Order: sequence, then structure tokens, then C-alpha cells
Amino acid sequence: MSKIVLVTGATSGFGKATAEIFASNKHNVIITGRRKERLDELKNELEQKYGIKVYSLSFDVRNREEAFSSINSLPQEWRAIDVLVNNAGLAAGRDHFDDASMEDWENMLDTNVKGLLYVTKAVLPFMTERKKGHIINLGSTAAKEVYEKGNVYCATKHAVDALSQSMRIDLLKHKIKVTAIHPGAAETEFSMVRFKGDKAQADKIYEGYQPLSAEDVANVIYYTTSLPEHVCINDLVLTCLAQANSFYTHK
Ligand code: NDP
Ligand code: 8X3
Repeated sequence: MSKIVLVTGATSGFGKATAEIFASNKHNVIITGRRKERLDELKNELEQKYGIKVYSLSFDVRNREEAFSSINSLPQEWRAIDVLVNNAGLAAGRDHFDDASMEDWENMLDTNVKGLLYVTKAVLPFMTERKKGHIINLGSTAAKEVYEKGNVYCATKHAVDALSQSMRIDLLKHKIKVTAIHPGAAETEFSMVRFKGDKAQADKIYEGYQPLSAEDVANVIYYTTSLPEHVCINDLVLTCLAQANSFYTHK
């Protein structure tokens, strides 16, 4: 049966690939992000290629009012959201704690933690009233281990891990599944954002091994939604073959 899937951060990387895999499996998708032109382009592409419906909402997850008013502006027929993929997020900078920028810290906390909370809280009433839903939160291997110069990024992902566990307990009474997905290094726009457009620094992260792709992660996200009603993957770590954990990559 066709589902309605809301993906945050669908203008790039995992979010874009996730919107595509759901669309290719004949599900209707709500795509969100700040870059409206990319959303418009993706909407046209997915509708034409797969014959499904796409609804696009452009907003900044850091802005609580915008997040709520955007989600509450959804027409009635789009409110029966079956799957929410909380993917929008970023790392900003990679510096020792004493050198790191407070603006970067606030940006990561506001996006990765508060943004995820706003979107979830706005979507939840649509799920609780139907006693049905699946929330998928993008953590990271950085949610499991803290690495040098990872300080606040790792803290935001540890928060996503803790919140996923907590949502799972509190939302069970509404029959809502909560899955946390923790990818290791994946080549998307992530490192370009982290290193503020420094391509040489970004490329270096993926040198000497084959990292995950956005499609690899999207396939796993999709898989977790394809299981029988009574089965839930709670927590899943995935890395490329060359990576064992946050600290060890065999190059
Ligand atoms: P990308 O940079 O390719 O994509 C990030 C997406 O998040 C974009 O669509 C961007 O859209 C959106 N986004 C960022 N900030 C905001 C905001 N304030 N409001 C709304 N949307 C926002 O990165 P990835 O696809 O790699 O990352 C996706 C998630 O996966 C993140 O949470 C990241 O932390 C996590 N992750 C990434 C890994 C990696 O190695 N790539 C590994 C593990 C986890 P726009 O700019 O248009 O708003
Ligand atoms: C992204 C992977 O290793 O940069 O979450 O933290 S890492």
C-alpha cells in the first residue's frame, strides 16, 4: 500500500536519495529543506519519473514557528504521514574544543537537536490520532563514539541517540515505531558543509577507501520501513567495509 513519507533535508545527500527510493517504490513523498529551487527540481523529477505525488515544503528546521506553520499548512490529504525521516542536519567545523566557534556549536545544536524536536512535535499529532507511524532519526557513528575535534557534533548525535531511545519508550502507547540509523563516513555534501566550501579538505575525508554513498544509506532506511507491522529495527549502525568505527578506517 502506498505510504506518505516526510523527509527533512531532501535537497541533498541521504535525504534526496531517500525521497527517491520511496518514490521509486510508488510512495508519495513530502520533501523539505531550505533550498526551494532544489525542492522544485526534485518534485518535478520524481513526479515525472515515478508517477507519484510530491509535496514540497521549504523551511528552516531551526525556526520553530516556521517548522510548525509549514507542517500545519499541509492539506488534509497529506497529513496521514506514515513515515517521518528526521535527516536534516550538519557538522560545522572540525576543531579542538578550545578553538571551535560558538556560532558553529549553536548551528549544530539548533539544527540537529532542536530542529529534529520541532519537526517531530509538529508531525506527531498526525500519527497519534491514527495510532500509527514510523519515525526514523539520522544519528551517526558519532552518536556512539566521540572523536578528536568532534566535540559538539558528536554531542548532538549522542542527543539524537538518547532522544530516539526516549521517543521509543514514550510513543509505544501510540503504536509508533522509532528507528535510529547511524551511518559512518558517507560521501555527500556533508564535508563541503563541514569545511565551509574547502573542497580539498572535504575530499581528503574520503581519500584511500570507498565510503558509503547516499544511496547505500537510503536503501537501509527504506529496508527498515519494509518489515512486517509488528517488527521494528530500533538501532542500526552501518559503515563502509573499510570503516570499523569512528576511530578506525583501513586505508
Ligand atoms: P548533506 O549536506 O548532503 O545534506 C544535508 C541536508 O540537510 C540538506 O538537504 C540540507 O538542506 C538539510 N539541512 C541542513 N540544515 C538545515 C536547516 N537548518 N533547515 C532545513 N534543512 C537543513 O548531508 P548528508 O546527507 O550527509 O547528511 C544528512 C544527515 O545525516 C545529517 O543529519 C548528518 O549529520 C547525518 N550523517 C551524515 C554522515 C556523512 O558522513 N555524510 C554520516 C552520518 C550521519 P538545505 O541546505 O537545502 O536546507
Ligand atoms: C558523520 C560521520 O565521522 O564525520 O556523522 O562523524 S563523522
